[in-house]
Parts: sequence; structure tokens; C-alpha cells
Amino acid sequence: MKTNRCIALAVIFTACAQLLSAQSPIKQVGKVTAVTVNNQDIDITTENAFVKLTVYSASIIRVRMDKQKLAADFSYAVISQPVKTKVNITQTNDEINLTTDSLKVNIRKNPYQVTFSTLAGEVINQDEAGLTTSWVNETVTTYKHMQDNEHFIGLGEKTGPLDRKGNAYTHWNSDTYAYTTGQDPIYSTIPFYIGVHHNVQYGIFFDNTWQSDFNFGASNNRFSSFGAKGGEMNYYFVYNTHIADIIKSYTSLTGLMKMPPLWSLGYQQNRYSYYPETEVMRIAETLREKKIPADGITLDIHYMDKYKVFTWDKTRFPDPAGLTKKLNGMGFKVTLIVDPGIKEEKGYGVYDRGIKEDIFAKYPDGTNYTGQVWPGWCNFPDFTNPKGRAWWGSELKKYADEGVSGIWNDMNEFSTWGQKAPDNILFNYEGKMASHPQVHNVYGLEMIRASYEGFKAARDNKRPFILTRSGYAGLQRYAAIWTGDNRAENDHMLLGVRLMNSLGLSGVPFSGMDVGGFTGGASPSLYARWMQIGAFNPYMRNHSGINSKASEPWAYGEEVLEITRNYINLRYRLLPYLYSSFYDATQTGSPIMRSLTIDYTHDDNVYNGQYENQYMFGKAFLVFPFDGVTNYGKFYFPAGKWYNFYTGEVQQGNQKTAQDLSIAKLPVYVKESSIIPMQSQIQTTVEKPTDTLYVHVYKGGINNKFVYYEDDGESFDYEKGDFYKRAITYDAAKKVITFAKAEGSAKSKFNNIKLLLHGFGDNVAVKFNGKQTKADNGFEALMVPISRFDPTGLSNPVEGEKVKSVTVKNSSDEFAISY
Ligand code: NBV
Repeated sequence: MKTNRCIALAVIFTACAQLLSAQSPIKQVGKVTAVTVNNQDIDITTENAFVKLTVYSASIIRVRMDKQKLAADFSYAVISQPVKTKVNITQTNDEINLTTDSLKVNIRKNPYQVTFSTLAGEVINQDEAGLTTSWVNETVTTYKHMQDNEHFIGLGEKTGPLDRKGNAYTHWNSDTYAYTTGQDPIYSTIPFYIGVHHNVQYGIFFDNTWQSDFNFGASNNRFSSFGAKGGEMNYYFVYNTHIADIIKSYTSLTGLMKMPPLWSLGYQQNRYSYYPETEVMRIAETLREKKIPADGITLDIHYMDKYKVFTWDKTRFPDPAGLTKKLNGMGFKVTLIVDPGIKEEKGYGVYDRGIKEDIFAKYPDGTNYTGQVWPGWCNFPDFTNPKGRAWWGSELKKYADEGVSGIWNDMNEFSTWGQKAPDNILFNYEGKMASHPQVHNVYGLEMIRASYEGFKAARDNKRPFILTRSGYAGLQRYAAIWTGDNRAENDHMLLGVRLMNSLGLSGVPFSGMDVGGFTGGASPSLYARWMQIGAFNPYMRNHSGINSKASEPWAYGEEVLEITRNYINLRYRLLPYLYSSFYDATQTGSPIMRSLTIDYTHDDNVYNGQYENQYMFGKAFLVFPFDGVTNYGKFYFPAGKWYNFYTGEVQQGNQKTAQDLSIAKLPVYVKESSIIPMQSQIQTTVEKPTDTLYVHVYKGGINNKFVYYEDDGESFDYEKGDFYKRAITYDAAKKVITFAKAEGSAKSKFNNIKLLLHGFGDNVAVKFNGKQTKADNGFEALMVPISRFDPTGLSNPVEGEKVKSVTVKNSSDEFAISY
């Protein structure tokens, strides 16, 4: 926008810059002095820098810059190479122009300044004239012109509001016990954000592992910027016409998640810490007795012998393999915590083998770095050394042999009692050697890589479940992430929602928070609300700290237990929907918790602080995560038609409303034309549901396609085609719902499909493959009635909605239901 003004400003700034350059400690890129074009690469020399632009694909342009000749290329995050792309590059004395099938790039030569535009010429993103890129000593920063009414979203696990405009952020992975809702940085680094203005949206991924800083118009009204304390300016500019495609492009660079084990989508019970073994069994048995569906028990640091990783406290856990066997038999999988700090203790086999293999991080004089954490003085494995990762993987084998199913990576920022570790620690960095400041932000990523690869190899082709606290861009390839030591407070619960929405925008679909709160103790209503929201999180784990009050679903009395059970039940019935949504994530990077900015990008209301916590769970559910105190909530319904999930009542979109709230029910709406497969109630994913798949379809005016997906839930055989997949499409104009022919070599678990038609009216005539068929006015209660703990009376039994249903045999052939 405003190109003329920018050119005028550029001229003024250039003049000033020339005046100042003699004594300025700030080095600007300066004037272009030489240009070489090499297929999809443009190499540029300027007065003060070397620049390389690479067309990665029609939608992705990479920009690299350094004061010296660019070093050999390397990244822990980016796993793809540029794809051969049609590009047109032309040059004059003043500028270079590059065009792909989806965008245009203009580079002014005097001084260097880059502008990205649409093919129609609208400016998407532009270096701030006069500032562009500069160095202050080794700190390199790129300044982008702030567009009118520009919104900034994403940037991974960052606290604060959804719209990051007006704020600045730092990336330095930190152990932040009981962090506040605005604290920065916390545990993880994902230097990828999305900008939205006028009718365009773009992504910028700044792939630099040093401490980095992002400024979205904080204490200035001129620019947004990103920079780092060392390394190159190295960013990927992404332009697509939808945010979903920007996320897809970003994950084409940093990788997609793999199918998670099905059990990891079930409810997980956790505590810092459950011990001894009898206590673990008591928890497992109580979950089953009280009919609270659950799939996982997680053991925290007290299972170890004096916090020494890869050991068991034999008094508390005399027979680990026996325990996991008993739990597996009851439908529970065990996840164990691991910390990177290895106690320096001769005779402790893990340490001795680490010394023998020589895999610990070192000072420049060759001695191992020693820092203090749980077990006392520790050495730290160098996960940037392939040998270090292999050593870690071989140590994990013991847990695999003992029947453990998941590895929970804690303290991997890495944390040494929250102290900053020295700069002069050396890491192998794949043989290239690097210092702590360069490695710090990727330490966690390489630890989970070692855990993922090691645990996968140790469990013959079973999907490893890896959970992490820290990471860097690309972490989705190896692990799910949880948001660390939150507080049992209303604001923190809502912050957790925003953190996960932001992670979803940043390529990480599998995330969770400590449901119920880690520090402190929740009130009954906060707890109930949190468990409801948790049921609509990608990973649902209840966890609480050592000094916090008990947080199992029964710890808050009967009413709260009933509410909690109701929502965990619902999550289990929704597993076919959730699992299929995860399948989508493995194909496109599409998040499970889907910020409204993805589908309603240019609707300013979704950025408004009043509505910023609302999100979609998959593509069908609109969730309103109010806190546990508010009893009159403000709602914003984006364009379209929405159905109250509990009553079927229709709510028109593009509207703000206010409604009474009941703690017994989390407000949830369903988007028109949604297709939601569900199953009968089970208590663990080991239990087989009945052989009917319930497919709920909500009448609407838009077309929709849902890819239904099943596989064995635990192996990688799906990569060889052993899955069952079929597209279900809803054509609103033709009034037909089509189940495409099934793909894959597996058979469905369900012999029947019961289609439930919401909002189609009582008299709808239904045809199966064009022939009139018998339908009934069936009703599948979505929730168990909740009769108590509801001051507003809103939560009385769900009954009203009459739903036409049709049951058909689930053959793999295509069939159509029309009306
Ligand atoms: O291992 C204990 C805790 C764990 O429960 C928590 O989830 C982690 O975020 N861990 C941190 C160690 C430090 C606790 C103060």
C-alpha cells in the first residue's frame, strides 16, 4: 500500500543514512553492487552484505543475508529442499523483479529493499524503507513496514493476546514455573508468525536458533521486526490466499506430525507424583470403578531412584514390568517422565556409558559441563551429536522392554534450576561445533528427536508417544507439547487455550495444558470448566503439582465428577471425529484447535479481546471457553449458521450475543454442513465400540467434505496402505450426502453406519442411492443429562431435538443419501 509515500520516504532516509553512515554503529544492508541470477536463486552483493533469495516454491521465498559470505546451509527445522518452480526474473539498473504463479517480488537496488506483492499488485509485505535490514554488532534485524490495521498472530507458545500487535517477544527457551499470563519467554521457540491486513495474509518464518526478538509495533508505530543475537538473517516469506494454506506451506518446510497412537487421544491422569505402585493402582482402579474413561497414567520424577533417569526406585516400584502389564490389562498405557540431566556418579550405568561414549556437552577445554538439577550435579547429553542421540535411544530401550508406552521430556530448555547456563559450552552440532547461545533453543528439539527415534526403534514399529515441554520449529515431527507449569486460575485456563491456538497456527497440532492447573488449587467451578475445555483439547491430561490439592475427577465432589465424566465420555464418543481430524493434521498441518482467524481471517471481530479465546475444535465445533466464574457470557458467531450442540437450536452468524452460562455445560456450537462421526461409549481405546458408526450431519447452505479415517491405531502399517479412509461429502445445492468408495487395505471396525440428520425437519424424505428408504425419528443423546449443580436450570436433560436417522450397511462401495 502507499507505495509513493514509501518511495519518497526511502529517498529521505537514504540521504540521512549516507550522512550518518560514517560514524554509525548500525550497519545497513546498503546499495546493491552486483547481482547473479541462477535459476531460482538470486545472489546479491551489497555495500555491506551478501544476500541470497531462493524461490522455494511458487508461494515460498527464502531470504538469506549476512555481513560475510553466506556459510554452508544448515537447519534443524527445515527438512525440505526448494521445488522446481516456474519463475520469471528480470532486472533494470534500479530493480530486480521476480514473479511466480502466486506472487511477485520486487527488490530495489539503491538501497536494497524488498517488497512482496500479489499478482494483482497489492503489497503483502515490504521492508520498511530506510531501515530494511541492519546489524548492531552481531545482532541482525529485519524491519517490515507496518500496514494499516495489521494483525499479527502465531509465533508458537507465546503468552498474551491472540493479536500480538503492540507487543514484543523474545525467544530463549526458559523453565518458567508458575509463569504469569504475560510472561515472556516461556518454554518453546517457534519463530513463525502470520500477518493479516487489507485482503491479504502472509507468514514469516525466521529460521535462526540464536536468541531472537520480534517486535509487532511495540513502542513504535512504524514497523514490525524480527532479529537475532547471532547467525544469519534467514527468513521464509510465505504467501497463500488462505491461512490454512500458509500453515500447509510452513509445514512443507518444517514437517508434518505422524499419526499419534490412538490411546494418546484418550484421557490421561497425572500427578507430581503418584507413588508407590499401590497408589498408581488405586488411581487406575478408581477411574474404572467410577466409570471415568481413561487411557493413560503418567509417572512423574518419584518413580526414579533419587531422580536418576533410566532407573526405578525399587522400594516404591519393585516390579515395573509387572505394573505396566497389570495396567495394560486394564486398558491403561504408562508414560514416564525423563529429564536430560544425568547425575555425575561413577557406578551409575547410564552415566558411565555416557562417559564411555563421550556424548556430554563440554567446555572448550574438553571437560564436561556440569550443572545442577534434580539429581544434583549433572552432565548434559549433547543431542546435537548423532552419537548422543543414539546413546539416548539405546538407554530408552530399557523402558520399552518394561512395557512403557510414552516418554515425557521435561526440563529440556535445558533447565539448570532456572539459571542461565554458561555461553562457553560447546556442542557437536552435527560435527560443525557450536556454542550454547546458538544451540540453546534447539536443545529440546534434538532431545525429542532422540526420544522419538530411539523409542520407535525400541518398540518394533509401534508409534512412540513423546511429550515435550521445550522445542523449536519442527517439533511437531516428534512430539506433542504441553504448556508447562500453569496456575490453577481462571485467566491461566484461558491463556492455555490461546497458547494452544497459537501453537496450532504455528504448525503444531498436538498440544495440551495441565488441565485443572499445576500450581495452586482450582475452585470446583474452575475445575469443572477446565475439564470440559480439556475434552476439547488435542491432548487431554489432568496434572497437578506436588503441593497442590488433589486433582483427580473425584476430588471435587459428586457434582463436579458428574460434569467431568460427562465431558470425558463425550470425548470418547467423538474419537472417530478426533482421530480423523488428526489424520487431516498429518496431511496438511491443519490444527486440531483451530483459531477462528484461520477460517474468518478478515473478520475483525475474531481478533477482538472479548472473543479472542473462541476456537474451532476440528472443523465442526465452535467452542466458547468461558471461565469458571462468569455466568453471563459474550459470544461472537462468525458468518454462517450455527447449531447449539445440545439443543439443535439454530443461531445465525455474524452476530454478537450474550447468554446465561451454566457450569454444567460448556457452550459448544456446530457449524452448518458439518459431518461428525461418533461411536458408542467406551472406557478405554482398548475396548471395542459397538459396530455402528454414528455420522451426524447438520443441514447447511455450504458444501463440505470430511475425510473419515481409521487404522490400527498403534503401528506404522498405515504408511504401507493399511488404513480405511473415505471422503464424506455434503452437497448443499444437490441435497446429497455421498460416502465415496473406501480407500486402503484395512476393513472398517464398523459394520453399520447410522446417519443422523440435524436440522432437516421431521418430514424429510430420505433416499438411499436414489431409492426411498425407511427413516426413523431416532435420537442419539449427545450428553448424559446433568440434573444437579446448575443454578440456571439450563442443563436439564437434553431431549428436544428430533433427528431423522437412517441406518445402512457399511460396505466399502460408494453410496449416497439424498433428501
Ligand atoms: O517433574 C516434576 C515437574 C513436573 O510435574 C512438571 O509438569 C514440569 O513442568 N517438573 C516440571 C519439574 C519441576 C517442578 C517444579
